[in-house]
Amino acid sequence: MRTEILEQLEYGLGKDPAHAQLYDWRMAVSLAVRKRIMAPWFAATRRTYDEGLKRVYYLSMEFLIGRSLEDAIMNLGLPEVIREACEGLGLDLRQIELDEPDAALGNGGLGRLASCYLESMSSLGCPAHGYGIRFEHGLFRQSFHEGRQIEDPEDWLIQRHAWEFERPEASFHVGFGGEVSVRDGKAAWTPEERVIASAYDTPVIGWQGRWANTLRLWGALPESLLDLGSFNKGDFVGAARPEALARTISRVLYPDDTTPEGKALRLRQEYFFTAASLGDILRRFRTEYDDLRILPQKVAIQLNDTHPAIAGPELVRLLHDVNGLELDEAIECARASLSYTNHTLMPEALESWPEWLMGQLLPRHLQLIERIDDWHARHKPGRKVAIRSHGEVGMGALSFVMAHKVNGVSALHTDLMKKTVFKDFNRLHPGRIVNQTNGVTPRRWLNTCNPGLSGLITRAIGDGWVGDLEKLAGLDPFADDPGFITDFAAVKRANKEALACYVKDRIGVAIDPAAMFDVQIKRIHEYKRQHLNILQAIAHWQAIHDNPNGDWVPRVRFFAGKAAPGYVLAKEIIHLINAVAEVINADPVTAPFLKVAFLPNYNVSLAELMIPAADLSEQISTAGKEASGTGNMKLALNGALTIGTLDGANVEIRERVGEENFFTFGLTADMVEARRAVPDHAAEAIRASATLGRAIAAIDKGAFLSRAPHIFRPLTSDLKSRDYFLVCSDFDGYAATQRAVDEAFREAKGWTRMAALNTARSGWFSSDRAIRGYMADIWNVKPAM
Ligand code: NBG
Repeated sequence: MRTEILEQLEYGLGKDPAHAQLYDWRMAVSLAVRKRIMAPWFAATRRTYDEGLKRVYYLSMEFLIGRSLEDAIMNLGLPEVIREACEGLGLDLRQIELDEPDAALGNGGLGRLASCYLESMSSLGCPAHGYGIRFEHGLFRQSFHEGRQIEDPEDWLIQRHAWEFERPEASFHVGFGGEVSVRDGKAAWTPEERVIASAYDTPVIGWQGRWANTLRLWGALPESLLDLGSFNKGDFVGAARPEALARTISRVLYPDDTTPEGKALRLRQEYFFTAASLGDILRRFRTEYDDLRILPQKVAIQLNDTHPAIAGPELVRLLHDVNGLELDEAIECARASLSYTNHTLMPEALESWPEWLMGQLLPRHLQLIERIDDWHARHKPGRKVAIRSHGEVGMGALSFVMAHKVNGVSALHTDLMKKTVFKDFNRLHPGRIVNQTNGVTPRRWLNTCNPGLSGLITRAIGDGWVGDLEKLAGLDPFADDPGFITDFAAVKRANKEALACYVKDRIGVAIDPAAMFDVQIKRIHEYKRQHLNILQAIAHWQAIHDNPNGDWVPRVRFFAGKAAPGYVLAKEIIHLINAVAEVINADPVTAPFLKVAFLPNYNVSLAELMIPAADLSEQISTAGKEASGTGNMKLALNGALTIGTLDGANVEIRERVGEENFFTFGLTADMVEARRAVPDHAAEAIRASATLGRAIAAIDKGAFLSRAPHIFRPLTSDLKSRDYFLVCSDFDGYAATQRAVDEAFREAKGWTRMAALNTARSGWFSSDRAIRGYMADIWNVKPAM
């Protein structure tokens, strides 16, 4: 391996070891590791062809990959070999691993789920391709200025990306605009403009290196690189315009996971990667089969949310317009190949496009959507559910109609889907909606990110759990083994010390690793209610002030997460948390008991540091709003106890870990509507709770931003009046449950026992289990291993 690394450095990168920098060494190590992926990668592809295996295509606008080197080393079983080789070369492997930038081609849970699923498909030997966009700039980089979020462009591709292979030979022309004409009774679309989608492949290696799949990301290029006419006339900017316009499509990830904005570009991005992917899927299919009607037997295409929903009409266009299948046959064939995952019930996040816009950009698709509506009405006569209505094309409806299965991501979410957004469709198509509760890959989210705990588990029950997480159940009896509990606590303590160092280093706040580490890490959103958390922190701080000699349980309240740049209220929540943190962290009276740390630029790598160090996991969304959550699973798996509402997958986590090992509070999804209907529910809740009233009043009086107390008015006045997410109504229940958390934490042994039981009973939340469910219930695919 040492020779290999040196060879890569010299011949692959052209660097003299005498002058190599950290970056060069990281590239050399990565290329040496990557080389070991080639054999299983080629073998998996060959086997898929040789045995005519059915393939899964996972279409996702987002893949939140994070770093790849450490993951690859672990999955290939190379940690010892690489460590030794690095030592021999005088290199620090950890330093090399940390030098890799995060590939942050996603906003949050949806994108990270896609990456977990790719890894599980490789670990299970499910022949699969991920398809997405190779964004030049991933999710923005977050910093704080005077407590406010600042966004800067992210630039992961400024350095060479070690894991990708450019495939200029695999490219597709994707059209936009233009006209539809009828020739010989057949519709033909002549786009006005075309861009080239060019492929970049990254192998995804599974556990124990036995199988590898491909993530194929598309970059956009212009058909003609330069307008030479303009150039020769001296108009250099004009000459570069075609290139700039085309490249825009794969330039920036949309920094928003809830509101469709910048409509036209977003629709272009969606069609761009969907069309290229379907072109590629049919091209591959045709190298093996002639009859397109057997497509559904060989191909399963999963739409990750509605972003690739245009796949429905695009596939119909390819089958009908281009390949001559009858329209009805084309629709049936497309439907049998497609399935759709819904990830949110938030009305503003359900995409829809104005017909005029779709007609302008994708005129043939708009026509086909009308035909699909007709077809649907013919099959379900007399019902008034349509994809096109009120001048808009509903992408949720389109996805539903064009999918043979539609799934939700937790039991509660799936149930609510049937009762709300897809109520009418569900009545027309009973059985089409199924549930697949989310899962997370145990390789990254336990084995790799928490070596202390992984080692302890393996010493107790062997290492089979890494490939079969439900084996963690074998830990259950160890919860009553004092030796095991002592070791478990020691591992947690070491992880907390590591995080404490990072916090001191990064934001200059000194924290005590013996304190309870209370963690809320996720996108900032009103429904996730980070403001409920900080309000209760304020109340707690006030209570300590009232009685500074009280027997308080020391706590550090951690926050991390980004707000969409256009989401004003979410950014105010960030501002408020930072303002409160500044005051509390400078307060000598409360210092022994309370600190607040908002860590900037939350990403996969920061999650890998925070999750193993958490004692308490905050999952406090308004019931009915969080489709599933996946951070909740990672935290429970790493031995954090949850304080949470009965929302999303919290319900299933609580069921499995046991309600006695879970802190539940708050309105349930059933109660939320009724509560919202109570006139002045917020004012009533504030009147009833002196602590809540006092906390809000402190904000209003400028306790946290004396120079500009009015700044938080929009936030507090919303809380006092509309309070759509019922922060005030849930406050007292939350505060009381936090006191119960404190009491439980005092009993260190009892707490650790509950933490260990959370780990032991979280095995079901593996993405391997979830992928097996998709394979059996939706894709009809058998694992190759
Ligand atoms: C998110 C939900 C989460 C869920 C992830 C993955 C979107 C649109 N939805 O609750 O908010 O865990 O999807 O399913 O990002």
